[in-house]
Amino acid sequence: MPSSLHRSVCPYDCPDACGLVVRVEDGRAVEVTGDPEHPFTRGSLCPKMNRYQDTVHHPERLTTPLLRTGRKGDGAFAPIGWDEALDRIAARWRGIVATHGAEAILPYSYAGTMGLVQRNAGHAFFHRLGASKLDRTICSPAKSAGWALVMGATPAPHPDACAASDLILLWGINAAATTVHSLHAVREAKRNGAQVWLIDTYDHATAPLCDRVVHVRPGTDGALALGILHLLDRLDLCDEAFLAAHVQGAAELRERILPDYPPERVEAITGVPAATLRELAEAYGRARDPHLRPGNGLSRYGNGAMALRTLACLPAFVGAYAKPGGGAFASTNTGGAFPMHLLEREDLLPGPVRTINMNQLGRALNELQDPPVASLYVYHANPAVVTPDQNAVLRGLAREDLFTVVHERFLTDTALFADLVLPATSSLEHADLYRAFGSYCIQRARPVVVPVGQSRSNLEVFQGLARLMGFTEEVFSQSADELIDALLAAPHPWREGVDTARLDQGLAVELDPGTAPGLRFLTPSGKVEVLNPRDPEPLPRHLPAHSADDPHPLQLVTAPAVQGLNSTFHEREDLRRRMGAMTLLLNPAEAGARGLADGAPVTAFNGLGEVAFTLRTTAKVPRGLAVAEGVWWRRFAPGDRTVNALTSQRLTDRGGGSTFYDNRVDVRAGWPVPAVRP
Ligand SMILES: Nc1nc2c(c(=O)[nH]1)N[C@H]1C(S)=C(S)[C@@H](COP(=O)(O)OP(=O)(O)OC[C@H]3O[C@@H](n4cnc5c(=O)[nH]c(N)nc54)[C@H](O)[C@@H]3O)O[C@H]1N2
Ligand SMILES: Nc1nc2c(c(=O)[nH]1)N[C@H]1C(S)=C(S)[C@@H](COP(=O)(O)OP(=O)(O)OC[C@H]3O[C@@H](n4cnc5c(=O)[nH]c(N)nc54)[C@H](O)[C@@H]3O)O[C@H]1N2
Ligand code: SF4
Ligand SMILES: [Mo]
Repeated sequence: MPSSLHRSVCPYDCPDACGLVVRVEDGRAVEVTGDPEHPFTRGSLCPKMNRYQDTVHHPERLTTPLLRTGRKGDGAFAPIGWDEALDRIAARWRGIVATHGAEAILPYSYAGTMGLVQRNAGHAFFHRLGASKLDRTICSPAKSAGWALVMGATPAPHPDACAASDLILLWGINAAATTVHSLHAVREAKRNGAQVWLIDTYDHATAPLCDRVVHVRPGTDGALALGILHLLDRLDLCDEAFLAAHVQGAAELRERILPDYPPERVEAITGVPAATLRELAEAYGRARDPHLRPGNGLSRYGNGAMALRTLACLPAFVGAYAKPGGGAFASTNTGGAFPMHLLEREDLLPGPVRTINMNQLGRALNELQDPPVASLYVYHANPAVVTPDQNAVLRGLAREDLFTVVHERFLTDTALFADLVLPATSSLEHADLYRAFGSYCIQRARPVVVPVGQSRSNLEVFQGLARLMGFTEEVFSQSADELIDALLAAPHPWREGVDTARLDQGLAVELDPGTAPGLRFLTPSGKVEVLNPRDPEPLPRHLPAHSADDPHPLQLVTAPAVQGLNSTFHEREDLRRRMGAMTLLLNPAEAGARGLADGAPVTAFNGLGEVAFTLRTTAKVPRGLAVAEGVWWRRFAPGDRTVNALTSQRLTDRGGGSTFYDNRVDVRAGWPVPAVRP
C-alpha cells in the first residue's frame, strides 16, 4: 500500500505542543509518532498520543449533524443535513434575540484544540452577535495573576535551561503525566548531579524520578514558601547584592511578614516537619543554580494567586533569577507573540455585554435573569463533566427551555443534552497555527486527511452561521490559511529571527523572547516586585484556603490522570483499560478507620454531591487526603456522577479561576442507588 508521511501538531491542552509525524495510507492516518526534528518533542510522544489514529478514525466519531428526538440527556437523536441544522440554529437565535436580546445566548468553549485559529474561531461571531461573553478561567488564571504581581511580563527562561541547575524543585506538578517532555532537561540535570525535589500533596507518577518528596497539606504552599524565606533570612543564605539591586520590598517582607513564619508555625500550617523545612531551605539557599518549576495545582485554591505570588519571591531572595540554570519556569506566554485581536474582534461588539465566568456555568444556567441564558453553544469543551458543581451544570443542561448546540467529535456527556449536535473535524483534518505554553515552539499544520464523515471545523461552522445571520465583515469569509498568514504577517520582536521557510514546511521553530538569564525584569519598577504597591495586598502572606473551615475530614485533590487529558481520550478503550476503574485513593489508615478495604465500592460526599468510586488504598497518599485522578465520562463511572459533583463554583482570590482542589469530602461504604438522570 503506498503511504506518505506528513507533519502535524498535537492539538491538545498540554504545555508541550508536540510535533507529530503522521503516516497516511489510503486516506487514513495509520501511525503517529513524535517528530525527531521538533526541539522539545525529540521524537517521543506521551502514552495518550501514541495511537492518535485510533481517536481520529474511531468508530464513534460523529459524522452527521444530529437532531434531538427524545428527552434532554437521553441521547436519542436523528441525523439531519448541515443546511437544516444551521437554519434551525439561526432561526432559534433570531427568535431569542427578538424576545430577550442577544445576551441570552452564551458561548462555552475552552481548549479541546489549542490551535490559534480553531480555538478562537467563535470570538468574532459571538462578539458581532452581541452574545454574553465567557470568562475563560477554568485552568490557571490565578497562577498567571499571582506570578505577574511579582514578575510582571518577564518571560520565562528557555525550558531546557534547567539542565544546568543543581537543584530542581518540582512544586505541585505531575510532570510525568502533564508535561512529559519537560523532563528531558530535568533528567539531563540529574545526570549532571542535580538533586530533584517534589513538593506535592501525594506521591504521583513523577515521584519515582525525584530524590526527595515533601508532602504539603493542600492549599498551604504560601506558608511553606514563607517558611523557607524565614529560614533563608535566619541562616544568612540570602543574596544581599541581588536583593539590593534588583528587588523591590525585600526589607518590608523581612520586617512585616517573615517573623510570623517560624518553622514550628509553618509545620503546624503545612504539615511539613520543621526538620524537613530546614533541609529544604538549606538545599535551596546553598544551591548554585536553584530552579523552581511550579505547576498549576497549587493555584486552584481560594488562595491560589497569593500562593504563586509567594513562590515567585523564592528565587529573588537567593538571586536565582540571574543564574543560568536557576530562576523559575511558570509558563511561556507565546500567545502574546501574535496579534490575537485579528481573531477576537472585540471591536465588532455592538455595545457593552455581560461576562459570565465559565466556572459558574451552573449558576448561570439556573439562576441568571434579565435575560436568562436561553441558548448555550458549546464547542471544544465538555462542561457536563469538566466544570465544577456538576449537579448544578446538569440541572441547567436538562432545562427543556434551554436551546443547546454542541459541536463535538464524540457524543460526550455534554452532547447528550444537546438539541443539535454538530460533527467536528479532528486536528488532522483542518489547518491551524500552534504555539506551546511549555516551550517557545510554534508550528503550522495543514490537513493531512480529509474530514471524517461530514465533519466541519470550528471556523467553517461559525462562517456558515455568520452567513445565515447576515454578517458580512471580511473575517467571516477568510480561510484558516488566510487567517494564519495574517497572524504571521504582523511583526513581533519574538518572531524576528524565525525561519519562515521552515515554518511553512510544517516544521517547529522557536520564538526568541530574549530569555537568557539577565537582570531585565518587565515590571513597572524594573525590579522583582516582592512588594507590589498597586495591589490591595502589597505584600505576600499566607491566606487560608476556602475549604479551611469545611468540617468534612478529607481534602479532595482531583488531579490529572496519566492516560487522559481532562475528559479527552476517554473514547479510547486502550487508554481506559490501562486506567482501570474510576478510583479514589486513600491512605490505608483512613480506609481502615472507616472499615473500608482496598477494592471496595465507596461513595465520596460533601454538601454539593456524592460520587461513587472504587477504593484504592495506598501509602502514596498521606492521611487527611483523598485523591481522584482524571475527569471521567459518566458512562464509564460506577455511578451517575463524576468527580466534579464534589467541586464548588467558588473562585480564586485573583483571576476568577477555578478551585478544583479546594474542596473537602468524607467517604462511606457502598455505592448510592442510581439517581434518576440528569
Ligand atoms: N496526562 C495529562 N496531561 C495533562 C492534563 C491531564 O489531565 N492529563 N491536563 C492538561 C492541562 S489542561 C493542564 S492545565 C496541565 C496541568 O498540569 P500541571 O501544571 O502539572 O498542574 P496540575 O496537573 O493541575 O497539578 C499537578 C499537581 O498539583 C498537585 N497539587 C494539588 N494541590 C496542591 C497543593 O496545594 N500544593 C501542592 N504543592 N501541590 C498540589 C496535585 O497533587 C498534582 O500532582 O496539564 C495538561 N496535561
Ligand atoms: N476536577 C477537575 N476538573 C477539571 C480539571 C481538574 O484538574 N480537576 N482540570 C481543568 C482544566 S485544567 C481544564 S483546562 C478543563 C478542560 O476542559 P475542556 O476544555 O472542556 O477539555 P476536555 O475535557 O479536554 O474536552 C474538550 C472536548 O473538545 C473536543 N474537541 C477536540 N478538538 C475539537 C475541535 O477541533 N472542535 C470541536 N468543536 N471540538 C473539539 C474533544 O472531543 C473534547 O470532548 O477541565 C478542567 N476540569
Ligand atoms: S505530551 Fe502533550 S503535546 Fe505531547 S503528545 Fe502528549 S498530549 Fe500532546
Ligand atoms: Mo488546563
